[in-house]
Amino acid sequence: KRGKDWWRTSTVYQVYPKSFNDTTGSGTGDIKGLTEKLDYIRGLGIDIVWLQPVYISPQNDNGYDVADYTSIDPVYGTMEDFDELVFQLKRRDMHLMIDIVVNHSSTEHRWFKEARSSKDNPYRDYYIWKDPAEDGGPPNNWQSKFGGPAWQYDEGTGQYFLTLFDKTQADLNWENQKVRQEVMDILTFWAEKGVDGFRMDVINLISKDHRFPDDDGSTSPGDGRKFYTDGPKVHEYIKEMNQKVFRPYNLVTVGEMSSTTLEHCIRYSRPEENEFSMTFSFHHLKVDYPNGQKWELKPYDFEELKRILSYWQIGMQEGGGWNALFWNNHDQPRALSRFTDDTRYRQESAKLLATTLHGLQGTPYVYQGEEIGLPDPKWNSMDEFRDIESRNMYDILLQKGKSPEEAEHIIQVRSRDNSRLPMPWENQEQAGFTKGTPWIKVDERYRDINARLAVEDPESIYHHYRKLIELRKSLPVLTDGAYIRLDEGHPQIYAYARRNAGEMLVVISNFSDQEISFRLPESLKASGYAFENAKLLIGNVKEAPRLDVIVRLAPYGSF
Ligand code: TEU
Repeated sequence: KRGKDWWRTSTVYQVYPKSFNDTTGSGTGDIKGLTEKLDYIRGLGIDIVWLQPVYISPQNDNGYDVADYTSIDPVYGTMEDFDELVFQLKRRDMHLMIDIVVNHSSTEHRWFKEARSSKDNPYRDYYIWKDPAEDGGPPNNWQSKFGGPAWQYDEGTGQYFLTLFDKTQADLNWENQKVRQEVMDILTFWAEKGVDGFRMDVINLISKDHRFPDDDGSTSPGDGRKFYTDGPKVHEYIKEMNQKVFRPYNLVTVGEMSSTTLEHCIRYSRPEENEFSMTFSFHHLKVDYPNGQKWELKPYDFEELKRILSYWQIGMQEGGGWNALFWNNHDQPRALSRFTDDTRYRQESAKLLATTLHGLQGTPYVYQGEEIGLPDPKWNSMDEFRDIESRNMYDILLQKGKSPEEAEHIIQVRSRDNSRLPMPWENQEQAGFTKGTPWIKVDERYRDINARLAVEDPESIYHHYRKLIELRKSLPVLTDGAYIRLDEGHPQIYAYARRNAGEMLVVISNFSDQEISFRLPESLKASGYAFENAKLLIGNVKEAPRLDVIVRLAPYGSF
């Protein structure tokens, strides 16, 4: 393994296997399909691949409903395929991070089948069961993150069980030491298989307030999350995993933190705390949620976006934490469509988002398709959607009185399926993703947006990412430079500097379709590295062109 904290100069490529590359004609991507494309990923300079769940699962939540934690679902291939993937990654000096989903299991898991069979079954306390309330309804008023109540009634034993997500995703009871031991065994199994790291799904939800009180709605959103988010024992549980598995195997780990705080993320990711290497937080991806409501629409608040990014940069630096940097993932619509112009200025916008993110402190994540500038698809009807959350929310929006057209429009803008269409490889049938019928439609723009064109065009978004990823390896100020915001609330410009003893990097991004002249604050006699649009000016401080006080930025231009 590499030196301590080697991952601070790495970039992670996130693979949603279901939509990456299908080698069997099943219409679903598979592990062999990923192995086949490792040189494409390596070509970016990536050294960590995050593979999302490929375990046995009924696929109600595309694998985040795990029915056997130490298996490979046949639709994705075999354990031998997995071993070959590990081997082929190591040959390329690449590392594998796999997804661990242990806040909940599928109700198809044998543990749950045992638990639901009787109240005194030894597995009963692997999950969270409660008697009905006085009125026979759910034990409290907590709401599922996918809509509806967070409790499901089990006829067989006359009790409810907790499901913070889909009704087929039963929350595990981490108070039960046997559950924690099962998790240690699962982590050890995969560490022994040679994986180099874990991404831990909604890991800050595992410690619940076991009084299970009603949420009185006194604080937004009033859905009960304050009784299980960053809960009383969460740091204790994470330290146990670190001490028993992460440290002994020298693993790189990232915690997905749902609705968390800066203070907790500092504790989750400060090396001295011995918890995670880094954390995902989502506040910057809620600046287009009116009053934090995901299922209402408003144009995004640019100043709020810059404020939050700056708050987390400065806060985590001062606190000694470490950010996972991302615009995109499988749960979010494409940032290219959400924050910039994915049509008239698609290339410029994709490069702008890449430069803006990769100049920050943290470990950047590239979600499949982001590196070739994939936009949100054009949707034609509700039956094109597959995501359980989107389908649930459509019905809920109608119940709330939205017209079918309004509800469908909201789903089209917000659906997680926006980022789950198959990866376009070629200008050919089904974009070269499958020889069969894809599980979800292929975006018809594959003719001019596909991986082959991207690799062949030296001016492509793909090669812009490659340069940024390489720069992170060769420019220490990207890793340790202090973050200084420069744009002073400019309506279209986001500008910041990174500075250490010897170097300074200035990143200026024009989030508008206007040509903008921007004056760097006099205080900053900027001398250092400037990203001149897609070309990167690299020299030493003496040779680098002094940024004159006025810089001119093209529409969606950045440097
Ligand atoms: O995501 C949890 C999460 O934060 C989002 O799903 C978000 O809560 C949801 O979109 C409501 O806004 C993780 C996985 O990334 C996601 O794919 C799974 O569906 C979820 O956990 C349950 O495992």
